[in-house]
Amino acid sequence: MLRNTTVRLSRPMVFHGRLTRLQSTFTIPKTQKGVVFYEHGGELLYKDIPVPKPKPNEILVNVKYSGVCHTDLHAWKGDWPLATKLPLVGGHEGAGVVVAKGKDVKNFEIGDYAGIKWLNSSCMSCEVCEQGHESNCSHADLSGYTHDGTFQQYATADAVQAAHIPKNADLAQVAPILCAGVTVYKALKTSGAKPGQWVAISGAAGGLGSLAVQYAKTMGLRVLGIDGGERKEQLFKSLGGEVFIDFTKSKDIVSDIQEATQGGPHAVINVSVSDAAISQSTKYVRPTGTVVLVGLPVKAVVKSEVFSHVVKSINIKGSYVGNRADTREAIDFFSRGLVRSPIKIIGLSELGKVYEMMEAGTILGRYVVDTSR
Ligand code: 8ID
Ligand code: ZN
Ligand code: ZN
Repeated sequence: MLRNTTVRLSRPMVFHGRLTRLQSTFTIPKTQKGVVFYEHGGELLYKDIPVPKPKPNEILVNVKYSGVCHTDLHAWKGDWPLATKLPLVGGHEGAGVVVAKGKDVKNFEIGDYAGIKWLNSSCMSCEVCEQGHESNCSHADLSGYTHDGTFQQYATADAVQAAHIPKNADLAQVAPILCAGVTVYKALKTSGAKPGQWVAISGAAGGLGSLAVQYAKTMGLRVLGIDGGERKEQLFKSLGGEVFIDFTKSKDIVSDIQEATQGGPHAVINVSVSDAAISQSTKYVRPTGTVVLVGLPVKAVVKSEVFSHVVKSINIKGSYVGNRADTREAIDFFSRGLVRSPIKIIGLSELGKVYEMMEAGTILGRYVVDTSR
């Protein structure tokens, strides 16, 4: 049984020029439900765990919904050459309500909507942070990886990096924007593709892909999607995609894509979890075009044939989530109704089922977990 303690949080605030006192009452339990694992690939335990206490620079967010990103599956499996904390609560697409905050937090009030994203905090003082590339900081603390994430009802986040979510937002819908949305929006900017040009989204009907199609379209690009199966094609078309290439059916994917785009897409956003698909994109990209690497299959190496790489003068660029401005902009596209999240909602206790479907490649769009069940 949960033992609840009622905490009265009061803060002075200036209201219509007068100093008044606004009282917010939130019941913050001592324990909560969360999904924890103790070793990579080990059991995903849905159990009672302590509610974390925010540090002076942190907010405590009552996470209502969290998207499930393929990165969470990589973290659980231990796919990458970067250690996680263990035991770990995964998750980094959390949307909820600020219920407490540390004494140094100036940019959030109790009751505000907040988003927890992959970059929980960075040092803010190194050269890359100084230049606004804080996700590339070597001291980055990562939600659901090195810092317990959003697969729990209450999670802490550095207030500087936490995202502001408008009060009227649907928290389940906005959750995937916090990683998938920001990441693909940034990747599209990184590609340098201009309105009217072709962009190929490889992995177009997954979590990142289904948002990439929409951001690309609203940025004025022509969208070709690559994924496998009729259900994926239907989703792609329903999101406004123009040409779909089914990698399970195409006999010559390179020439099919080049033909459909009159010489190859000007940019490719690789969000599949397939190193073969990533290497293929260096072949079909248009001369002088840009291949953007986003998906992170285990031990993947991108192979680009040097002669054509030089003669076509193609670019290969990595793109890693986005900074605070990218986050604000990506949320703004969502708030204005220009992109929507194709989501299915499931209880947090059923997280393991989502990983199974993800591993099998059968997910359409994004699964979002409801932390209350
Ligand atoms: O900042 C970053 N770079 C970043 C941020 C967030 C996520 C990177 N990622 C990484 C994840 O860690 C993961 O490796 O992007 C990858 C995709 O994440 P996701 O969109 O959350 O995964 P998903 O929902 O499983 O979608 C993957 C899609 O790829 C398709 C699948 O059918 C699925 O729809 N796909 C596969 I697997 N093989 C394909 C192929 N050969 C393919 N599509 C086309 N060709
Ligand atoms: Zn993610
Ligand atoms: Zn830094």
